[in-house]
Amino acid sequence: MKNYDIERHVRGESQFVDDISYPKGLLYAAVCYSDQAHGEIINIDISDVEQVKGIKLILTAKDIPGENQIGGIVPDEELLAEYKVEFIGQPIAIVVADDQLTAKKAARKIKVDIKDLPIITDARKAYEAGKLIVPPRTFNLGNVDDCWKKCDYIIQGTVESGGQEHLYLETQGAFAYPVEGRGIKIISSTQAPTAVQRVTARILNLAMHKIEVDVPRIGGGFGGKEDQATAWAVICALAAYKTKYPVKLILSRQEDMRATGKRHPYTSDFKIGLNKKKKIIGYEVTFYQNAGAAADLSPAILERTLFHCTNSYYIPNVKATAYSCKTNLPPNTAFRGFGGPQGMFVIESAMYKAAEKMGIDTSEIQNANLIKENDEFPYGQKAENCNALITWKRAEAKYSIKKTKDDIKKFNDKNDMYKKGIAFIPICFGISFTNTSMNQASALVHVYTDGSVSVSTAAVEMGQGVNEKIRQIATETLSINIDRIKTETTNTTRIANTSPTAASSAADLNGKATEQACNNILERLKKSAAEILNLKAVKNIEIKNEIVYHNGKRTKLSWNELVKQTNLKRVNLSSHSFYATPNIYFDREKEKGNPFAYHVYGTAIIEVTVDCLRGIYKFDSVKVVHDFGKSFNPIIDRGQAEGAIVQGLGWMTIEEVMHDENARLLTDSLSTYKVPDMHFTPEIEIEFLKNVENPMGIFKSKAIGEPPFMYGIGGYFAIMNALKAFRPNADFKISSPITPEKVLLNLHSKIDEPVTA
Ligand code: MTE
Ligand code: LUZ
Ligand code: MOS
Repeated sequence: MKNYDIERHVRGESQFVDDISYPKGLLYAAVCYSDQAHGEIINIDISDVEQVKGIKLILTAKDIPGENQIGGIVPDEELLAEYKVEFIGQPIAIVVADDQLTAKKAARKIKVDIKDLPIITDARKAYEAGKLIVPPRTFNLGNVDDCWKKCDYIIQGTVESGGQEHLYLETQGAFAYPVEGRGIKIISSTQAPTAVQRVTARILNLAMHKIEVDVPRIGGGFGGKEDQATAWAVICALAAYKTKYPVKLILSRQEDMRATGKRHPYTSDFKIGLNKKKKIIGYEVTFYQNAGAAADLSPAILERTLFHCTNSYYIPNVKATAYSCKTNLPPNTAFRGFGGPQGMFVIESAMYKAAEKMGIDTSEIQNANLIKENDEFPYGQKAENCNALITWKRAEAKYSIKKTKDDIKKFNDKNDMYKKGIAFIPICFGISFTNTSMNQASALVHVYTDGSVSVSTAAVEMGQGVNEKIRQIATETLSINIDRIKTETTNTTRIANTSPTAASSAADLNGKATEQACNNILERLKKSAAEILNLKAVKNIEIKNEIVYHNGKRTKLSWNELVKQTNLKRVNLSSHSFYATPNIYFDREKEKGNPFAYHVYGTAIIEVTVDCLRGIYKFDSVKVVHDFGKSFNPIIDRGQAEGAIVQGLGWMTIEEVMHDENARLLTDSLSTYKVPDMHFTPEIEIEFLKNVENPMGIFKSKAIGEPPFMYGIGGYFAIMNALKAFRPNADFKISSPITPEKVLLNLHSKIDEPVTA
């Protein structure tokens, strides 16, 4: 079973936005961006470009027919800046021209006079200045204030984690054209077709039914197109609406890196208390999220940081507070894990520092505090079908950890310049959008008279293999050959009011809707088969491998014949079905509820070798026992886990997003922003946890898109453990990514100086 797109991908036949064959008269849009991070717009001077040959139109905020507002959760982001700019890369004007180069050159020549205002890039400085995106949130369990006296060890500290560039292969872009009745059709590289539709309608002051959004597939999103694909699609739509011509806009890689938001950097303070038995008694944590200049998805991401602040541990007394801080960077956005990794990195850091103080291995604390059946998470949900300890124990046994640890110790005793480190990392990730209302999806299934089947859902294929999973669901439910099943583009006219393809939930939500729709059709077909075969009872009829069976016995009636005759009898061969996750809710006043359909668990063990002279390192292995539920496509699921692990390791180690003091992005190309490649990528061994059936997942499986990303956190601590072997008494600061440069600084700073990172 392989990804539906694979053959077309390798032949170069798959279409992305930029590959669609374009009509005559196509125009190109280019964007004029703010080159200052904060200031008042005094004047926009387009006189130099207006008369240039090939320029069709220049648009600024005042040309917007509707509301100049693209904010999703908070209405705080203009499509085109009108009076004020708040980050470098903020769109100010749109140039539409006959060709791309003319449009781009002209966009650069627009003179924008901006009066400087002070720039903030640091979350804590924004917090001190009172610049918050939304009011803070606090999750409480037990009583933290009273618990410290029961602790034998209390450790406090600060943890930093950095941003991350999504680096989807297909950059942001869209294509829009006018359709009959002053409507617009948009082909967009988005994870959220309905968001594009809704915001375009708002900007153009049209009803949503006038806007059709179509997504053939996207060349990766990783969360970067959950909210931030919208602006580019709307810009195209606005230009097409105004010019009455088709318009295309595709960002260059550098433009994309500069103008779009990234994973949120966080800076956090923790206090952790343990008793002599290594049990964590209390944990208090404050998160400062660097949201950038507008809300985007930051409030939802902040919330997930709180949901995952204790990772896969049970801690009886917890107080976690989170601030979303407004800075002059491009609005940061969704990225695989959605704030979860940032929260989990802090508890792992706290445990690491506690182990250091207690003179024991971090894994002893991790193991002693793993969450068990019926333990309560800080948000009130109880752990059910909890596989934290099982995956940990299985990983220890399967990968002979005692011996590995001994070998590492021997290696480190023998070698002065090379040191090895090992770290455990358990994960626990909640599945469902934390905003309960978003957990809905639908499917539209047609059986055509030749027996072929078409499936439309809200799911966007972005390389994660969701279309193949949807096809499997249809093929198994109808019991027909998979070649008969086609997944269609994701389209707002066929499937309305969709949630984005996100939160790792696309296969569960859209898959369940598909299963239901197929079952609806199947029931009608069985009834029809009973009539055709002159049988009274429908209940003993089955379709197996394209043949109708009665009482377990093969009949002469084939799928093709059944479909054809059912159609002649005027029976509906289509079904639209809707699915909403049952039994989930969350009360944001009490900050308690049952927000997740289920949790995904697993344990990874990561080994690294550090070259202590040069500061460089190589991960030797990542060994995992992961709870996939009952996987119905192990190849895709393994691929998702491997990709996520490498992306997680990259975030923790070599990927460093840097800005100068004027908030200008310094790492805006692949020569300055390092990402994992073949040489970086270690051997990854993954065992599928056995005998696990997830009642809440599609076909008893578990969601896989995001959870394994968090195994990457173990890479950070593997490196830290290697550094500790080289320099046992140093008190290293916790600051990711731990680039080779930081490794060197940590290893060779003067002994009496505080270690910088
Ligand atoms: N895999 C590929 N190849 N490309 C992607 O863009 N996005 C990830 C994950 N895996 C992504 C990916 C993210 S952030 C999410 S939320 C899930 O896929 C979304 O798809 P799913 O719900 O079908 O798992
Ligand atoms: N997107 C979202 C997400 O809107 N809500 C979520 O809870 C979420 N979780 C993970 C990834 N994207
Ligand atoms: Mo993924 S961050 O939910 O797109």
